[in-house]
Amino acid sequence: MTYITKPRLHHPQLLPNGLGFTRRDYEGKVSTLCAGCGHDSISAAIIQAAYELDLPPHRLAKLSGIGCSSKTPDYFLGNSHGFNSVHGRMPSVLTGANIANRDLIYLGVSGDGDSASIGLGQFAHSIRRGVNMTYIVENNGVYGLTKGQFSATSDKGSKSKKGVTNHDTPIDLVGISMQLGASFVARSFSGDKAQLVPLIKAAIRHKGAAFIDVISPCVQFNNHTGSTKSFDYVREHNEAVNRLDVILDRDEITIDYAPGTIELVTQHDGSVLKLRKLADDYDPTDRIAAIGRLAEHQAHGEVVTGLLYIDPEADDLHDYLGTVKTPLNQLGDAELTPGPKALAEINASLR
Ligand SMILES: Cc1ncc(C[n+]2csc(CCOP(=O)(O)OP(=O)(O)O)c2C)c(N)n1
Ligand code: SF4
Ligand SMILES: [Mg+2]
Repeated sequence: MTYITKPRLHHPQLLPNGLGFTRRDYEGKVSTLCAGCGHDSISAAIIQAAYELDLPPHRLAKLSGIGCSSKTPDYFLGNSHGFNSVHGRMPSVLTGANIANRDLIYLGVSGDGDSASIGLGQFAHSIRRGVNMTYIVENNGVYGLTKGQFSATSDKGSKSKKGVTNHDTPIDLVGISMQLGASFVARSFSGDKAQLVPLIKAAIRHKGAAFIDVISPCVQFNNHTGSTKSFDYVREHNEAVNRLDVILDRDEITIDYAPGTIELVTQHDGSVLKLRKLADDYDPTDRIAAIGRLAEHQAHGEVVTGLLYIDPEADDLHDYLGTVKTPLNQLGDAELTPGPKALAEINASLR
């Protein structure tokens, strides 16, 4: 059996959110991943984020590629739109859907194999084009689904479960996404829900390409001592630069902090990000400094987490293309075939 439908029963005292939905309404089918897989914790964080944001499930579209990570959209947001595409091709399918209907909220879920190996080109172009989406890579440094081959984020010099050594240099998707112009970049850990849930909420409310790399240990093939994607390694080397709270339009902003330790960042849609600084000298709006800092800490084996970069004023692909505000899939014949006079004017403008 590839999936198991959850029974509809739930505890009568589950708290409803602003829309009257309980957390249960944002769940999906029963997961078939290995017990302890980091990906299941990320699914739980997505469910929590959608519940806390009062997201109408029919307004969200979740898209994925192929892999254990890409199977997870079946296990959350069961009442939302979903499309499980081809290995490494989620970004172009998401881009097409977004162009056709700009009114939906887009969530891309992928793996390190899906996005850094076969799908690297697709990943890169969706980021640099500024597609309005939340793009999550569930990064375990291995091809989990196909039983433990190295991915493009596997550590150089590490050994596979079968004893083969990896000689290739790993790709850092966070560094690449910053260089390519992502306007929201974060890294987190599947075992740190307190950090991950607000990051997902902030990314969903961000306009533009929002990328989150989540270290998500594969307990079957890459959780051994020495792997930088193991539970123990991330816990011991986690360098969080900040902690985030998302204040929604309905919430009151209360100033309860020592000056200089908290930064308030207002996003396009009015949501306010309350950033508690853990590293005094870290400025998440300085892209160049962020790239340098990341590379420096990485060289020392540290996993830098938190909101690493944000441009709260970013534009998105629709702004660059000058598309109409009405979703293209809702335009009628009159708008799509404006007649010979309009055609003549267009032709004249091109002569
Ligand atoms: C075109 C194509 N090539 C290869 C495969 C085989 N394949 C399926 S999943 C996968 C790797 C998945 O790794 P990752 O994206 O890291 O996901 P994980 O299972 O680790 O979560 C591969 C190579 C495929 N399905 N399609
Ligand atoms: S093989 Fe690895 S990635 Fe796949 S479900 Fe099992 S633990 Fe998770
Ligand atoms: Mg993987």
